[in-house]
Amino acid sequence: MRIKWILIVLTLFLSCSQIPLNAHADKAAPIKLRGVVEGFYGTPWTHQDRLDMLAFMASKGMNAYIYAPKDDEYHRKYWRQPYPAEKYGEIAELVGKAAELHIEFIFAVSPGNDIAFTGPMQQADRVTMLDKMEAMYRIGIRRFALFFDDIPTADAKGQAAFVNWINKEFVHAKGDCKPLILVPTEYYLRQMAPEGKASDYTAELAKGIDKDIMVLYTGEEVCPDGLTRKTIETTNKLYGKPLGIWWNYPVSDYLKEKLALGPVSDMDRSINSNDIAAFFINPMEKPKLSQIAIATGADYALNPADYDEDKAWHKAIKEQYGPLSEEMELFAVHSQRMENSWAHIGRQDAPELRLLYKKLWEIMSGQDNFVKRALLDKLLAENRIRDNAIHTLMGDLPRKNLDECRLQLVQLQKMTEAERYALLLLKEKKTSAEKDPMYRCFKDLKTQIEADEASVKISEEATGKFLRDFDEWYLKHMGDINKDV
Ligand code: LOG
Repeated sequence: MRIKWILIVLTLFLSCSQIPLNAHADKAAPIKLRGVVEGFYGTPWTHQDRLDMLAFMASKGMNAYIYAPKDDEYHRKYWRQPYPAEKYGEIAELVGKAAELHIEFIFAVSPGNDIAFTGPMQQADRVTMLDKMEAMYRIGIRRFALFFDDIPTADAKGQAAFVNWINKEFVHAKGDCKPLILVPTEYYLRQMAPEGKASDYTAELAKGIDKDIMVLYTGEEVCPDGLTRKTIETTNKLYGKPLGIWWNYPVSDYLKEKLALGPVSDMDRSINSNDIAAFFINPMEKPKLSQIAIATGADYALNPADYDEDKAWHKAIKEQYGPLSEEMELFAVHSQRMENSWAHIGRQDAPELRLLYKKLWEIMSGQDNFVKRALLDKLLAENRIRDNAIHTLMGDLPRKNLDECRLQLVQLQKMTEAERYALLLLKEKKTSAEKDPMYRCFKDLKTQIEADEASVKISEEATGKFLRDFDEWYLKHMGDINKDV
């Protein structure tokens, strides 16, 4: 009798665990559409990548995927052309797989570079778009998106008339399509409402488009340092309804040398169903390594109130890397922050290590050799653990994951080696900088690392900064170090 019950419970558990999380997560979630927008520049994912991603997304409670690879020529550059049979067949297979997994497959077109809103081509372009969507409707797609981001002209009137026409002649006419999604030409708050007031373009578009169209935006900036309630409320007011979020992390098309391996971070946790209509993550060209951030974004979107970015990050790595998770964390922590002149997103790289470096420089000029030695030993121990972790990852990571991060692993390995020389030089007495072979090893590595930085970046402001600081410090204090430590 007891065995029978155990078997029943076990069967129930196993069958439940086969149902994708998204199938029963929907009702409670304050953000109704949660997913991935394949919307980056660069090599689009392969068919197999997408099949794998859909399964992964379902396991994380996501329920929507937008097909919008910028460099799929049929999506943007030659949007007027129909998909060739082979690609069309692949999309049909993806749609089927998504349906099985309770994921909405959303088909997007970016016609904005050369579409005609007036003149002799106007009607032809409208009909071309209908045909393009009709073909996708035929294979089961029931939600569509029109993207006008990154185009030369922001024509609110033209865009509004066009999307409303498509909405009427296609989306409404079909009767069984979900509301259309739109990415405007102004898609981040600072541009939509400079100095707090809607720009002419945004005011006109907001007034002109049908009320049932869902608009996406990327937050305060294209790649903003988090998402605040104030941003959400201000942006929603511009359109008079909750907008959807297009979150530009872990996308790395603007900083291809670096991997975004941190969590979705600094997010407002007081979200309710009147705040965000959808949450879409724009990933990296590298599908496997994107899954760390995607998993955390899925946790956020499913339950913003309980989101803890650090916990979500540890959990994602544990689930995805199992026995290699400690090693993967030691690597990934050095590659979280995505920063250039206009992008500032993601957690700082290796924040704990940065504190130790900072402390080291503070005490290096002091007299307490015991404290110096203790800290240097601590850093050397950390250095050894990291070096071992990199070796293990290089040997044991699954092939595809390794291919996506080999360059950065090699670079971190070199930086770790240079750091070891630096720490040993700080610890041991040496005669002169010129003669010191250890310093020369450090210097050679540092030169190599800097030369590689054009094609590979990692830990720029953590271990990278330590190496720069050390070089400067060592040359300045060479005399002292011989007597001090
Ligand atoms: C593009 C996006 C690109 C991302 C990051 C949006 C709405 N559009 O600045 O395709 O992957 O930035 O480079 C974008 O974000 N434009």
